[in-house]
Parts: sequence; structure tokens; C-alpha cells
Amino acid sequence: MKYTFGGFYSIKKLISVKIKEEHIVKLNKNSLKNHIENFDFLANKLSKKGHNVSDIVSKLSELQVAIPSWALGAGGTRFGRFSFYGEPSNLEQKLEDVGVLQSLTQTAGAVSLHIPWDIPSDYNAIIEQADALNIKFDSVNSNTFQDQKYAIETYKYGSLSNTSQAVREQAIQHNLDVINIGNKLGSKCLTIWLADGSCFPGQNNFQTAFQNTQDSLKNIYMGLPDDWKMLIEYKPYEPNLYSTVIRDWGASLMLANGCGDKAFTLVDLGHHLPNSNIEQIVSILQLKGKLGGFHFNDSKYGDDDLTVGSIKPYALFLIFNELVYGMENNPQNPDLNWMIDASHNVKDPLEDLIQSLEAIQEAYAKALLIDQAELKVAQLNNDVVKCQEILQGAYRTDVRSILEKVRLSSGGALSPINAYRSLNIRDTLIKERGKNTVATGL
Ligand SMILES: [Mn+2]
Repeated sequence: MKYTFGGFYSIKKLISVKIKEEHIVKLNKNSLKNHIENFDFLANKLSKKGHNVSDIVSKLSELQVAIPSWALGAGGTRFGRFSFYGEPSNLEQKLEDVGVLQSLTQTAGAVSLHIPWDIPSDYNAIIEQADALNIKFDSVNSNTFQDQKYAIETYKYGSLSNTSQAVREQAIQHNLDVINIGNKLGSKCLTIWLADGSCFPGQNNFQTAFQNTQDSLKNIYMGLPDDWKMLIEYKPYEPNLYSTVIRDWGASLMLANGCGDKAFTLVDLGHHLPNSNIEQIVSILQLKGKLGGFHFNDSKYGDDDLTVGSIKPYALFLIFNELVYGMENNPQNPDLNWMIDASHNVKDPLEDLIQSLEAIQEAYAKALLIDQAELKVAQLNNDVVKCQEILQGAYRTDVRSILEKVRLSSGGALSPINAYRSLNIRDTLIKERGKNTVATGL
């Protein structure tokens, strides 16, 4: 931990809501006996099957998922937004919230900032606060889907794809500014999601829009530092409802290839048409060394941004099966930037994120239980039934005591939700910040 300036007292002042380690230890004591019994039983069973349980535990503890700065307040729909009391109203408070998640889960060791919603006013102070909370700055996200205050040009008809050169230049410059901001914070990655597209047939020339986007991205790419990645996110529809310029993984991959080696495709679970085989997309992108990042959420109908694993946990597990395979077999693919991209109206945002983090770890743990060698033999023998037995055998294993072990060994809570409630975190936040605060950006 390093203090860039101000020493200990300024950190104390910056972090007014911080969970004390001894509180977590005390709470863990209540269910420690139960945990040990459950873990030993499972570890014994898995070891007999040939699994290396301590290897699984260490792989799981390495998985750190970035929390987006916009998920810490209640999300809205186009019909309205119901605030959740005690929401963070500035970047410092957002970091405090991520600090709470990190203390309890030990798997949220990064934050992903959205510019211009979260431009630090004092970089040194923010870096100092993040260090003290053990939080890194993951990918920085640009925003050319809204008009900014004082902006000369409007993005109403698109940004990087716009027919107007002046608009495209403004959008390019914004992305370069975001890189600059990220650089000061130690980020190494830029994520670009465009709302560009058209609402009606004939409104856009598809080829011109795509070519403009490619040219604009190349201009941004030229300003990307050597050790950075550029992630290009795709989405088939919304807010434009007839066509989207970067509509699918194919479009994203073409644009990434057009830019160069540091540009990659980003897969957001909610950005697919119903029934898309996302695990297959993930798999092939890794084979080509072009999967750069991943946004987690869940959905029933469209880009619903629901809690990860709340609707289709088996699909999440199948995706993790491919991710695990790729991490082990595709050295041509870079380490991934993981982020939760979910936000909605009815849950306490911090409880929602705790549930999402646990669902991600659970899917990863179960995927690690798949015997890849055995699966390969079954595939070579075209033993379709055996293949399914292997996958579902892993999926049906209750791995929650492994997740507890992972948290316990890194100082987290055995049950983060219970700890969050026992420690009355939301009440503390309301007391500190007031009832009717509104998270910036939403
Ligand atoms: Mn996303």
C-alpha cells in the first residue's frame, strides 16, 4: 500500500464507510464450524475423484471482477427510476461502495469508470483512496451516446459513424481524453460501446456508417499507449431499433482486426438476440486471440441487466466452460477484463452486486470441476451421453463451501449478504449520505 500524499489521516477522512476486518472475523465465527464440515466433506469427495481442490481455491481467489461505477446506484428504465437510499453521489463515495464489496467478497478488486460521469477532481487523492481500499482501475469507458454539457456537436444521429466529420472528430477526441484520464489512474484499457445506428430503414447507408466507424476507431487506436487494450463492444439493437453499426461479434471482430493487435472484441452477455449461443462466440474469439473482455449480467428478454446467474445459470456455466478451456489452451488470447454490467430498479445495488459476484465465482468453480481430459475422450468417441454426464455432473456439484473457503482465506465474509445485513451497511450509508442522494450518471 502506498500513500502518495497526505499520509494516514487524509485516508481516514476520505474513507468514512469502511468495514473493519475484526467485524468480519467475528461474524465468520458464527458459521465457521458449519463451513469447515461442509468444505471438508466436499474437498474429500472431489479429491477422491482426482481434483486438486487447493488449485481450484487458488484459481478462484485470483479472479477479480471490476465493478462499474454506474452500478452502485439504482438503475432506471425508460419509464422511471426509483432511487435507493444512501446512493453514492460522487466518485469518492462510489469507491467506498466498491471497498465494501471488496471487503466482504474479496473478488471485487477493481472499478471501471465511466467518463465523463466519473472524472476525478483530484487524481492523487483518488489513487490514494483506491490503494487504501485495495482497488485497481480497470478499463475506462467512453460515452458518446449522450450529449455532454457544453458540447458543440450532437450525437443524436451517431458519433464515430456520423455523416458529419465535425461530430466524428469530437467523438474521437473524447475517446482520446478518456485514454488520458485512464492513464493517470493506472488503467490499461479503453472500452468503447456505441449507440450508433438507425431507427428506420433507409435512414443510414450501412456501408458508409461502418466505414466511418472503422476510420474513427483507427484514429483512436493511434492514440492508444503500447501497453493498452482497446475493447469494442457490440449490441444488436437499442437505443437504435432498426440497425446498430456494431451489431454483432462479427462486426466487432472486423473493426478490431482493422485497427490492430491491441484491439479486441468485448462480449456483453445481454447484447445478443434471444437464444444466441454465446459460449460458442466466446470459444471462437479465444481461438482467434481476439476476446478482450467480458461484461456479466443476465436477461430473460433483451438487454435486461439483471443479476448475474438469476435467470440462466446453466448458460453462464457453459460460457465458463469455454473460458476455462480458452484460458488453458489459447495462449494467443490475452488475459480478460472482467466486469459486471448490470443495474436495475428493485434491489439494493450492493446486495445485487454481491449476488452477481457469487454467481460468477460459482460458475467458474463448477467449470473448473469439468474433467477436460475425460471430456475430450468422450468427444473423440462421439459418446454424446457421456459428454452431457460430464458437464452436468460438474454443474450439479454444490460448490458453495469452496467459495466460502476462498473468501475466508483472503479475509472476506463466509456469507457476504448476511454480513452486509448484520453490519447494517445500508443504514450507515444513509446516515452518512442522506436518504435522497442520487448516483451520478444514471
Ligand atoms: Mn456492457
